[in-house]
Amino acid sequence: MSKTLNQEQVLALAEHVENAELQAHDITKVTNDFPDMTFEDAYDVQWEIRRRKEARGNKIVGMKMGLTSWAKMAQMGVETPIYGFLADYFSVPDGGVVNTKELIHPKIEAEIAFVTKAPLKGPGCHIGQVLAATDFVIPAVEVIDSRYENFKFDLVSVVADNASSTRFITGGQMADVADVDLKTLGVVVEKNGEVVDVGAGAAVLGHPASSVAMLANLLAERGEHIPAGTFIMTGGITAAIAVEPGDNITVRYQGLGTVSARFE
Ligand code: OOG
Ligand code: MG
Repeated sequence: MSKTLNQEQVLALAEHVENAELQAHDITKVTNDFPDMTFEDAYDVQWEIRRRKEARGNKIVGMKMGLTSWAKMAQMGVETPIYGFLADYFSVPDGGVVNTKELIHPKIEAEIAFVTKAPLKGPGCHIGQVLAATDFVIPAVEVIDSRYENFKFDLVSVVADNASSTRFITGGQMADVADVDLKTLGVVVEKNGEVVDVGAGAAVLGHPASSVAMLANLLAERGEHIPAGTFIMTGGITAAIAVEPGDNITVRYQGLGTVSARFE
């Protein structure tokens, strides 16, 4: 990996992209102005956005993987998984309300989340280590909201935009990894009482735990790791579903209850 941006450009891009999030307005892709930007540059921007939030007093409450299923990769036209971070104000209670006035063009995703009980360090992190380090798994619904016009981006741009992260809802029932078959775990996505998509855990890189292993390996490239007690969303199982004010969504997880939210 290599860098093409200097520190000043990283700071300016982080401010630009974060302001679009905070003010809920769309922007053109960062690669329009910086076509040679690399992944490393893009993660520099993302980590600078994270630093800005922490400097403002926000807490980082978890991590997310994105573009880990074929449904998501095909929908967005990209085929490499990426990661992002979750800030405290992204969290919405189960059955709670998401205020779309704070968002640009939200979509929801059905995901399975892990909570770790031991640190995970790459490189070479694998599914066995992930399962051994998992405290419990729990259903999660992510609300994504690309800051880019028409929700269109390339991989470098979406990494700089914190992988479109904006809100998440977790709930239902937690489970021990030994008690659930995460590959065959079925999900049913409902919008306003109608089934809009269905899927199973294996859609996420063959097994959702491989998504956590990939996160550890990607973080290792920056000398970072997954600490014990980290909440990690493993990525949308189905394609993301657009939502509007007035919509009610419920995702049913086989044996693990439901997660719901209302959009206003
Ligand atoms: C990027 C984020 C994707 C997922 O679960 O795949 C993501 C996007 O599609 O906007 O969160
Ligand atoms: Mg997601």
